Amino acid sequence: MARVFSGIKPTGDMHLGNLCGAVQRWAAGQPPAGSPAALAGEQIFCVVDLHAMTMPFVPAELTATTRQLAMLLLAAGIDPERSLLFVQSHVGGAHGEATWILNCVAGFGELRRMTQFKDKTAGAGEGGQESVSAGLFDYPVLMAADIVLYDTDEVPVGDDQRQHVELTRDLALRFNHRFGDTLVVPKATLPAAGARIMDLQQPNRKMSKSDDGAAGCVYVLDTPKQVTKKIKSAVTDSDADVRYDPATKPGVSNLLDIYAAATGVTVEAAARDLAGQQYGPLKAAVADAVVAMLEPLQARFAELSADPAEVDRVLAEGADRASAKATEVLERMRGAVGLLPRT
Ligand code: AQP
Repeated sequence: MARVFSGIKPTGDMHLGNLCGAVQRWAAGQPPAGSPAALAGEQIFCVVDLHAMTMPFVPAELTATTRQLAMLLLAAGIDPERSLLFVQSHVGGAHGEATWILNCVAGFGELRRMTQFKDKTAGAGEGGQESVSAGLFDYPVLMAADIVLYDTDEVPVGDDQRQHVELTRDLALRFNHRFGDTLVVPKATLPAAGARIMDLQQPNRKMSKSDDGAAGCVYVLDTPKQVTKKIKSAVTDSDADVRYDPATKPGVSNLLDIYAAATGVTVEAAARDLAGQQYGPLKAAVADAVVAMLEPLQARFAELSADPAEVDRVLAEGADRASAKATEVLERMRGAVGLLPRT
C-alpha cells in the first residue's frame, strides 16, 4: 500500500474546499482496522500548526483552532485505528531540522516563484514583501520536510497545493542526486471533483479559511440554514444555462463541482443531471446535497466536543507513532549530508 501523508493548517474553520479537495479522500482511503497497513500507520494526517504561524495570528486562537481542527478531522472520519493523526509541533524538532537541511538544498529563486507566496504578499499592502514573515517565504520547504519525513508516496491535496508538492519532488530528487538515494519522491493526488472549490461570492477566487468574506465560504460547521442561505446567494451569471464551463461560467461551474463532490458523481454527470434547471432549483439541489454531506460530520463533532480529553489522547498517541517514523528518516538525512553522529 502506498504511504500517504497530508496536512491541514489551523488558520480558521474548515470549509467545503478543505473537505472536498482533501479531507474526504483522506477518510475514504484508510485501510481496514486491524490490517497490516493500519497497524503500520501507512496513512498519516497532520494538523500543521507551525504553518499557521506564517501569517499574523493570535496565540490563544491557535491553540483552540488546532484542537478543533483535530476534532473536525476525527468527525470527518479519520479513524485512529486506521490512520495516524497528530499535531505537527508535537514532532516539531524533527520537522524543524529536516526543514533546515532542505533549506540548504532549496533555491531562493524557486521559493520566490511559489504562487501562494506571490498571492499572499500581493495583499500585504504598503511595503509588500518587506512586511511579511520569512516563515511565509519558507513555508513550502517546511511542507516538503513534513512530506519527506514520512517516506511519503502520495499526498492527497487540493489543486492549490499541487505546486508545493511539485517543489517537494524537486527537492527530494535534488537531495538524492547530491547526497545519494535517501528520500522517497512523492506525488500529489487530486480529486476528480472539488479539487478547487471557488468562493461563492467571487467565483474567480479559491474558497479560503482566512479570507474575510464569510458569505462566500461554507464552513463545515455552518447550520443547514446558513449553508442554504450562502449557496442560494451564490454569484452566477445571466445566461440561465446550466453548463460546466469554468472559463465563461465560473459561478455555475463551481456549483456543479460542489454538487459532484458532495454526491460522489463526476462533474459531467452533475451537469447532465442538472441541465435544463433554472438557477433557483440548481442552487436548492446543491444546498440540499451539501447539507446532507455535512450532517453526519456535524453530529459526530458534537459527540467529540463533549470529550476533549479523548482527542488529546489520540493526538498524543499519534505524535508518538509519527515521531518514531520521522526520527528514522531524519537520521538518514543527517547521515547523507555528513553530520557527525553523536556518540
Ligand atoms: N478551495 C479549495 N478547494 C479544494 N481544496 C482546497 N484546499 C484548500 N482550499 C481548497 C485543500 O485543503 C487542504 C488543507 O489546506 P490548508 O489548510 O493546508 O491550506 P490552504 O490550501 O492554504 O487552505 P485555505 O483554506 O486557503 O487556508 P488559508 O486561508 O489559511 O491559506 C489542502 O490539501 C488544500 O489543497
